[in-house]
Amino acid sequence: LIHLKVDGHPVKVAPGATMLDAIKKSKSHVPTLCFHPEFDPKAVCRMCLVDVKGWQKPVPACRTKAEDGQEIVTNSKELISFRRRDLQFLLNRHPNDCMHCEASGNCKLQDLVQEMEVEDMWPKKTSRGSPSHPEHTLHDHTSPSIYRDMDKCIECGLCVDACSAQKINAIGFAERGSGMLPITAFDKPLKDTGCISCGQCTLRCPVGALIERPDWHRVLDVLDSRRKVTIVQTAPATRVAIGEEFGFEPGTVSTGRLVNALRMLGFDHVTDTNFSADLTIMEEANELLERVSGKREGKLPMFTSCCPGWINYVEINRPDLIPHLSTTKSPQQMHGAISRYGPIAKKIAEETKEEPYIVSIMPCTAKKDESVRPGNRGDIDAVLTTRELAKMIRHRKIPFASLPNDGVFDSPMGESTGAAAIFGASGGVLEAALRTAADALGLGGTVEYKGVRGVDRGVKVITIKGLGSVAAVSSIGSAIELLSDDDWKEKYLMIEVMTCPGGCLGGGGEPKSDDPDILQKRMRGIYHIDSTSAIRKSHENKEVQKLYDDMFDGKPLSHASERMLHTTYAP
Ligand code: HC0
Ligand code: SF4
Repeated sequence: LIHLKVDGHPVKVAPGATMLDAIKKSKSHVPTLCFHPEFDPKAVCRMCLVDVKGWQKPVPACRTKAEDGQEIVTNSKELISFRRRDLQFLLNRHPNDCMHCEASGNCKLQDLVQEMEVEDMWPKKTSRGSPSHPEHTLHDHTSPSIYRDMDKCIECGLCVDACSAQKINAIGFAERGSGMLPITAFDKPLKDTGCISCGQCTLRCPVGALIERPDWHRVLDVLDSRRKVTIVQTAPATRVAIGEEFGFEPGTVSTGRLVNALRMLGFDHVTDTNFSADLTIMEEANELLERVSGKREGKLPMFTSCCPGWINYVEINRPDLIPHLSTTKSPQQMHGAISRYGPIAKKIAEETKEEPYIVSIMPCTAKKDESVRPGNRGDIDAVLTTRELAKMIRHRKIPFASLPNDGVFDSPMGESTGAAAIFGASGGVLEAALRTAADALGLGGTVEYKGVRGVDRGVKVITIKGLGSVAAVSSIGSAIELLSDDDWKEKYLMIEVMTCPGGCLGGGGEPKSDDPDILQKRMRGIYHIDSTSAIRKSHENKEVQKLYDDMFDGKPLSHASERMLHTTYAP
C-alpha cells in the first residue's frame, strides 16, 4: 500500500491509485467537472488542481499518481481562488438560464457554482450563442431521442469519450487545443449522423448540453387535464435504478414504491413492461425454434431485436444483417400494441368511447426513437426515461423515499416472471429465451444460465447440449468487434446484443452516477428479483397464457400474433 497525507491526514491507497482516489478516501474533497471513472482522465477543467508539498506547481489530482510520502493540499487560498476564476470563465460563456434548463438540479456546473459561492459572478444577461464557435450548430433538436444545446457545453469531452467507447463516433472534437467543442461529423444535424440514440452521451454530460428529448411536461399536462384515460408501463431496469434519484442505494428494488408513485402522479392504469417481456420470449423462443427447423424464413444465427440502439445500428451500418434480426417486436412495443388494442383499451372504449393515452417509462433514450418507427407509430404516445420520471415525481412533490414499497401492478398486463425481470441486464433476454426453448425441446436441466451474465463490455458465450452455442454481447462497441469478421456466422445459434454496457440497466436514460460499481449494483437488484420470483419461466405466466387464448388463437406465431407482435426493418 501507498502511504500519503491529504490535508495533513494520513491515507492509504493501492498502488496505481491517483491522487483523486486518495482524496476520495480522505475526509477532504476536490471538485471535478471533466472526470468520470469510466474514462481516462483528460484534466481539461482544472477543477481538481492540488498542491503537493515541495512541488513547484499545482497538478491535476485526477491524473497524477499517488506516491509514498506525498503531502497533498486540496484547499489553499490560492487553489480556491483559482477554481473560482476558472468557474467564472466558464460562466462567462454559459447561457446561465438554469430556470429553463432540463439539467437544473442535476448539473455539476450548477452544484459547483453553489459550492464555490460564485453566484455573484454570474453575468446578469443570458448570453445565447457560443462566442468562440458561432459557426457551429448550437441547437439541434432533430433526433427523436437526443437534444443538443451546445451553448451550454463546457467542453469537458465526456460525450466524446462516451460515443467513442461505443465505437460510434457520431460526435468528436471540432478543434484541438483551446476552445475545443464537441460537434457532429461535418456539423450535420444529429439525425443525419451515425448516431444510434443510445444516450450514453446524455448519461455522462455533466450539464444540460446533451439531454434526452424532454417529453415529461406534455405527459404532466395530459395527467392534469384528466381528459384522457392513461395507461403507463414501466421497464425491467427502471425499478432497480429510480431509487438512486431519491437517496436509496443503487440496486435497491423499488417496484412497489414506483407503482405507488405512478398512481399518485395520476396514471389510471399502471402496468408492467415485464408482462410483455414474457410475451416477447414466447414469440422469440418459438421463432428461434422455427428458424432452426427450417419452418420459417430468416437466417441463423438469430439476433435479438429488443434493443432499439442495436436496430438503429444495423439499419444504418449493416443492412446485410437484417435477415438475421428476430422479427419479434420489443416488449415496449408489444406492450404498446396491447395497451392500444387489448383488454384495457376495450374496457376504456366501452366506458368513455375514447382511446387511451399510453406512456412508457424506460431506462433508454432510444426507446423514444423506437416508438416512432414506421411500424410502431401511434401505439405509444410518450416515452419517458427513468430520469424524466424522477423529475415528474419531484415536480409533483411526491415523497418517493417514504412511500411504502407495496404497490401492485394492474391486472391484466401486470403479472410477470423472473425471466422477464432479467431482461434488464446484459444476457438476460438470452437466458430467458433459453429457459423457454430448453423446455420446449424437453432438454430439462437448469433454470439459470450464469455464463451469459455480467455487465462488463464484451462477449459471453455458452454452449447448450442439444441446442448449440449462444452469445450475449454487452455494448455496441463489442458487437462491432464481433461482427468485424464472419466467424460469428458459423459459431452461434443466437446472439443477444445490448447497445449499452451492462444492458438496459446501463441505459442512457438511467440516473447519472459516478459510482464505478453502479452497473454491478443494479445487476444484483435484477437477479434478486429473478431468484425470489415464484415463477421464473415466461411460458408459465398465466396472464400471458390467457392473452394468447383471448387474442392470439392460443399460440405463439399464430396469424394474429404475427400481425400485432412482429415487425419489419428497412435500411
Ligand atoms: Fe430494456 Fe426491454 S429489457 S429493451 O433493456 O427486450 O429500455 O429495462 O424495457 O422493450 O422488457 C430497455 C429495460 C426494456 C424492451 C424489456 C427488452
Ligand atoms: Fe453517440 Fe449514443 Fe450520443 Fe448518439 S446518443 S451521439 S451514438 S453516445
